[in-house]
Amino acid sequence: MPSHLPPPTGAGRREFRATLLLALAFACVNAPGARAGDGHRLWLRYVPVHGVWRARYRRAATELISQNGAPGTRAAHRLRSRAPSATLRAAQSELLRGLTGLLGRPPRLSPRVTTNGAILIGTPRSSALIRSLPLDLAPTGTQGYLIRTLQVHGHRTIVIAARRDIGVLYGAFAFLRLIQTRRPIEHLDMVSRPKIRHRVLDFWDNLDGTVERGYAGDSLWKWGELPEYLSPRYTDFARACASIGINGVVLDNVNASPVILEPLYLEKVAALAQVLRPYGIRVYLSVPFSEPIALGKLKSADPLDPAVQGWWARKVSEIYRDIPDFGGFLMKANSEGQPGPSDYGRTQAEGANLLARALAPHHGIVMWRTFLYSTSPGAEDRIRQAYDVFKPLDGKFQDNVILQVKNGPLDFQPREPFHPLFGAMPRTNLMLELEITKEYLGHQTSFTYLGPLYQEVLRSDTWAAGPGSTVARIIDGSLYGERETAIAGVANIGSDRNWCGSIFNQANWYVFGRMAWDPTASARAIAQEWVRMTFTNQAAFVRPVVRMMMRSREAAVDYMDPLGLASQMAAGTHFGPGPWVHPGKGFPSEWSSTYYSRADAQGIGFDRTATGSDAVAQYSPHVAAEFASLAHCPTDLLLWFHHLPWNYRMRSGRTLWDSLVSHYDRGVTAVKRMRTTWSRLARYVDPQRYRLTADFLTIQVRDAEWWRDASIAYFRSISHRPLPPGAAPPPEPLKTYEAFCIPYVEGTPGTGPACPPADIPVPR
Ligand code: GCW
Repeated sequence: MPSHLPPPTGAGRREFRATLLLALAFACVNAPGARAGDGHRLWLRYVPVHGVWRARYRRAATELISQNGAPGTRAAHRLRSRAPSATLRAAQSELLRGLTGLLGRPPRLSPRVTTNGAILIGTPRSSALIRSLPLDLAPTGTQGYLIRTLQVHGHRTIVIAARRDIGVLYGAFAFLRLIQTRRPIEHLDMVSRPKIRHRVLDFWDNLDGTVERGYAGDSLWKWGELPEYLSPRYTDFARACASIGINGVVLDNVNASPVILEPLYLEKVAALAQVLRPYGIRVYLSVPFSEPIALGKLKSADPLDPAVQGWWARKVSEIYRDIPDFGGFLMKANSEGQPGPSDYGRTQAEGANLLARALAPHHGIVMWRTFLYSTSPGAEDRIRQAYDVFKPLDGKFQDNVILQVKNGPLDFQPREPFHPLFGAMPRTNLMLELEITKEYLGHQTSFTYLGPLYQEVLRSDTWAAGPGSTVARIIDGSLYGERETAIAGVANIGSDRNWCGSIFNQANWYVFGRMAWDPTASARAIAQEWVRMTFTNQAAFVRPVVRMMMRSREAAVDYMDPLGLASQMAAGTHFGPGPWVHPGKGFPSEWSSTYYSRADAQGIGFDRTATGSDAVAQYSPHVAAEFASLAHCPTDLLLWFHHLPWNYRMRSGRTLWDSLVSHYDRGVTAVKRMRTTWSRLARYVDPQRYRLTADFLTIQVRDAEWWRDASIAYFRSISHRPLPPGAAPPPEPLKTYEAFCIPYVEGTPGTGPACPPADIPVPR
């Protein structure tokens, strides 16, 4: 209110007071941290449990005994409890926060078990009480936990125990999850340990605060404020990660800046590491291979040059001085313009081993990416190249190198077959790289749950050592014996209040963590869990929403890249359709859509059988035979492996052309159905999250129609075939779709207003 106005009088004053109260109430509800529906609390909302469940849970969880329950008490003294670690303090505070929220009252903190309904947490080291119990903690490994109902001092007690503190924190979250998802907790007997050792989020965040392929605002890391100011967001981020078992974070983009290893930045990295450490999260860095030149002022970065080796050894020791649990490096070398060992005529193994030797004395690891391809004219089928480079190097990598392999041989497409390197390198550590950020799947606005995609790749059978040689068993080390195991997801987390750009994108962060813990877990079960924790346990909401989630990825495949097509997106932004994108000056064929669709007047698809690029031969004979055979190739990968005439008869009896058109339409119909389903669920969701999701679904319907119409318009112009009966013709001529261009897209650094003049009608 401007200060020069006279103070209100009489009725005016009452109105003023009412407005003030309203404004205050509004301000409270909207204060950061107080907004119920802004999505900030993710799946850790801890909203009150009502009804019969509340009474049951309250009975089972009345007091909390952690090793630091009551410092200074006689009992604590007698137990000789050591000062609690930050990790155990985090476990206790999460249980306090969670139980208080869920049960409407805090559990009593007690130094010993005094009543039925106690919760006892700790490790044999932290708690003499836990040491005294007949618990076999061996099956929990070094990171797992056990949750068991036992009689302790004559009282029914829930024991959350582990061998290491981090296991207790994971156990605390697992216990809260039981209540959040309304499971009985009276008679618990659970043991859980992660199947994969390193469960890592890769941030493609640039040091200037932008995020490559990030659609949730700016970078989470505020480099300008570090190391002095540590935003509380970092701790909330760490809590969320720990709640699903993520234990590593690569802070910077794989297209790395040499600046990251400067002392100024290492100090910032150390500050972040300190915040993340109590939550069991190690930091890793992406670095350019040419770092010794850029930073060390050496003449070369040749991995066999002793001066280069010495430089890395010194740099790595410097890092460990300040960050004793530093995780290691992630490297993108000789890929998309990045420097690498080939610049010196050395192999990828020689490059990786250079860093591995520097890190080994400190127990650090190298995650070395296999994502490389040549864009020189006449290069072989792009999807063959990584295999051809890396397969011959099997067994040549140091033990602390893990090759980071994308799920498919191309680049995070809506659907790809599994990468043929899985199963092809039995003497090398292989990890899986998934994309959580939806670079090729509609960015922040599309409702696309990635659980089914992750599940599909993890369950793919490579047949490398006979049937059952799934990708999951290769990366969890069970197929070829225990060794370094890891999995990475390219993060979708940014500065947005809701972290991920949309509420449903949070589910992709969640499912990544849960599958990293257990790669055999089911996408559907995880979706159910997430919906219950994020929204409500009411079946009338959970059932339809889980159905939407499970259908959503296939819907996107249908309207973008059906039947095994790939990379039909707009160039650069990877948003919206661009099936007409063809090679040009400075634009290699490997980045164009026509290279992948190979559509011509006769037919469509990429022949990767023996008559074509023979990429099928990179798979084990059983899988290769399946993909190569028209009778056995999965329909959803048909055009990935085969070039077929437009009038090819599909198993359904329809022609390929008719089937293609119907897939686009099916995708649009599915998204419309999702929108309708959601519109009936408003009463179960707070208005803010309801609205955001509803409006995004409206955007998605528009985008799906745009994809369908543009794709059909383009392929019809190539196939010259009539639309099947019942199919609606695209409302605009092809040239309208071709000319339409979005000038700026978040997450695509370097794009600008490169669009043609605005007198072209917008196909929307
Ligand atoms: O998918 C492509 C992306 C690039 C990315 C690259 C990679 C970080 O379009 O933005 O660069 O893959 O994975 O290295």
